[in-house]
Amino acid sequence: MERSFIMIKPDGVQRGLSGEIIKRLEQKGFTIVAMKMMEVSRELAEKHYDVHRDKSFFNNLVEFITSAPVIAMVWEGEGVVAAARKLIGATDPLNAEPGTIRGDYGISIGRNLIHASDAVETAQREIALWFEDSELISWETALQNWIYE
Ligand code: D4T
Repeated sequence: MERSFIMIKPDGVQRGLSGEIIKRLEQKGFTIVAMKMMEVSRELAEKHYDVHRDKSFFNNLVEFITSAPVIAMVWEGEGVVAAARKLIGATDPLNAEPGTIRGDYGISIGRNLIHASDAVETAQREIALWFEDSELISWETALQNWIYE
């Protein structure tokens, strides 16, 4: 079953949107495989955003992610990587469709509330970066046959 790394960023936590964000993913039918609230080290933030190392916003991004606690999660389900990106909406909240998390709750690109892996391979790399294998719980919801055909 496919997995995605999804993180509620410091602004999502501070604004009390964690429950709303988790609810949307849960109600879609996806399941939580791992979840932890944590303070992110500079080293981890830089590794996570390594692809953006040369961008002008890299330093601000790392400063922001390390500025206050985040909620790091692994979610599971068929097509969860692409579906989570749709639920979350475009990177710039002002361009994100209403009904998406960023479209409903955000304004600034540097305060876009949530991260989700952008591809299955990225998800594998990010899950390994943020979690030990022993932190991932394999389980099957009793609703399996009501969610999947
Ligand atoms: P993340 O990775 O946080 O889920 O966001 P996206 O996948 O939607 O977007 P991204 O990788 O292009 O950007 C990563 C992160 O950088 C912030 N950012 C981005 C920023 O502050 N200024 C910018 O101009 C861009 C492009 C927001 C998300």
